[in-house]
Amino acid sequence: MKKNLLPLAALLPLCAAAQQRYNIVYIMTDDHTAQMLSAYDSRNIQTPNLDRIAQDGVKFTRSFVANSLSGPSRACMLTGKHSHKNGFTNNEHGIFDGEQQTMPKLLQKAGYQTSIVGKWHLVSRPTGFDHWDILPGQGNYYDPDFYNEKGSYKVKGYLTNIVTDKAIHWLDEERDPNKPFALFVHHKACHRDWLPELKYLHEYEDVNFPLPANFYDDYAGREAAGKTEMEIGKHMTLDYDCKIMPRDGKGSHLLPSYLGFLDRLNTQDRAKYDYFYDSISVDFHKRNLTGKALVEYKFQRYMRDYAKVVKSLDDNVGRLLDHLKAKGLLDNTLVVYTSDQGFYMGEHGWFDKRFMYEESLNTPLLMHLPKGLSARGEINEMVQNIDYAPTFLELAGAAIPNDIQGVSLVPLLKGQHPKNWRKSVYYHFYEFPAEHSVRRHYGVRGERYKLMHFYNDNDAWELYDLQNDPTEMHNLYGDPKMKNVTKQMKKELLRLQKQYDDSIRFQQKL
Ligand code: SGN
Ligand code: CA
Repeated sequence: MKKNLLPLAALLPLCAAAQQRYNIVYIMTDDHTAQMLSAYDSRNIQTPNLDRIAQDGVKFTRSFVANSLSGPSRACMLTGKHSHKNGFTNNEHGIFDGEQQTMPKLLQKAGYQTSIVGKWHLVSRPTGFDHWDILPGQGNYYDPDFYNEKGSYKVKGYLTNIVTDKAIHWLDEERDPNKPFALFVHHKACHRDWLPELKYLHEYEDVNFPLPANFYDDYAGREAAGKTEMEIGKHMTLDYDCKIMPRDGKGSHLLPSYLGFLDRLNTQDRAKYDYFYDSISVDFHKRNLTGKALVEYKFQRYMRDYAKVVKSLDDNVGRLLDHLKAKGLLDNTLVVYTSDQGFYMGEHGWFDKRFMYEESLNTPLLMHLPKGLSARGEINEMVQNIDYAPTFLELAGAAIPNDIQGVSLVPLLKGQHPKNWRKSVYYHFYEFPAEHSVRRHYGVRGERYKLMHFYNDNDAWELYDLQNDPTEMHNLYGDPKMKNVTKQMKKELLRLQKQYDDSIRFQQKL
């Protein structure tokens, strides 16, 4: 009798076969914020292709990062762990330890093919990918360099188009069609310094974007906010950021030497670029702007160039979605659209990110769902970028290791609303001293309140009531009326620091 029984190990492949093996296409952009994505906010621009994902699938309304910076966000996504656990806490000194457990490696073990194209930004060579073709560092928008197993090479064209071409080429020509796959499409768009595709140079030039209500923030009661170097007025440069060239004696424009990225363009393309920005520069020099008029001028230049970069991005996301559909892949593929973090579009007078305030703690998260995942519309549960790894593993039918700190989003994608879902998220930012001078801080964001602690060269707490003060202008820390709320939030912060095993904690004095 005994020898007729199948050993358990022999049954496992049958279980795996019974499970639907969804493909995953993960599109991650750089610094694309919800204020510039019309599925979230249609005041500024329209992004019809991105909106399509939300219309047919789901839109997460409370999607957060764990550490609002490129490398750290990528490391959180790859590992499903907070920065202090995956070791990549900041861009300036980080080298990702590719020996550690990562979600792409676990997907490979589960029989998936993995590929990444575009921005990597983790310094060490990618591990866990069958195919990788990535940018050195931040990469270039125009005629960019790439590198892969074979070495580095230059490609002619505009980066957002090229990254999409590479993704499509891998899907069509390079992968094994008999295996499930996970494809990571990582765009540089819309990172500083917002260089548009040449065909879109003239777009949005007739638009005057509305100033955010707190554009002229005086940072009262928020010490760290007052000490940054990310103010559009004081720190956004006219040449590098706004592409205004200094005037020379003959009325033409001198190029500062660090604008070397333009040397990548061939003569014809360079002429198109110069034709456009020279006219902008000539007009600027005629105006002799000062004070608020100058600050608001810079804001408009920033918004317009950023919007142009998003336009190419939206085109390309549409192109990839159409391609997946034409190839019959959409029904069996989860398509994720997100960014490595949000960004300030003039809120608090800023550009850049890093802070735990809403604009940069948030990141867009839209998903096209394959057949079998029935959620549609808005998902309001709090999610974080450490959740992507366990989600993909569950969809691949792979076990989720215990040391992964994120939580699988699959129940939410099935339309469920688990009662015990998290009610707060933990955040920790480390990159200081560094560019833009945002002090180190950690904090907890709950359903209504947010508590932050700036801790290294200062010791300052901030508390916000997001219901009454959604733009976080009034620091309530120390207000006697907030004593109980403060106590609760500190307790929650400490609970999360212990749960995630972060050794940089505050000394609790309740
Ligand atoms: C560059 C940018 C910064 C930006 C960081 C990090 N400066 O250093 O403005 O904050 O990247 O961005 S630039 O002069 O090179 O444009 S991140 O998204 O990669 O983390
Ligand atoms: Ca970024």
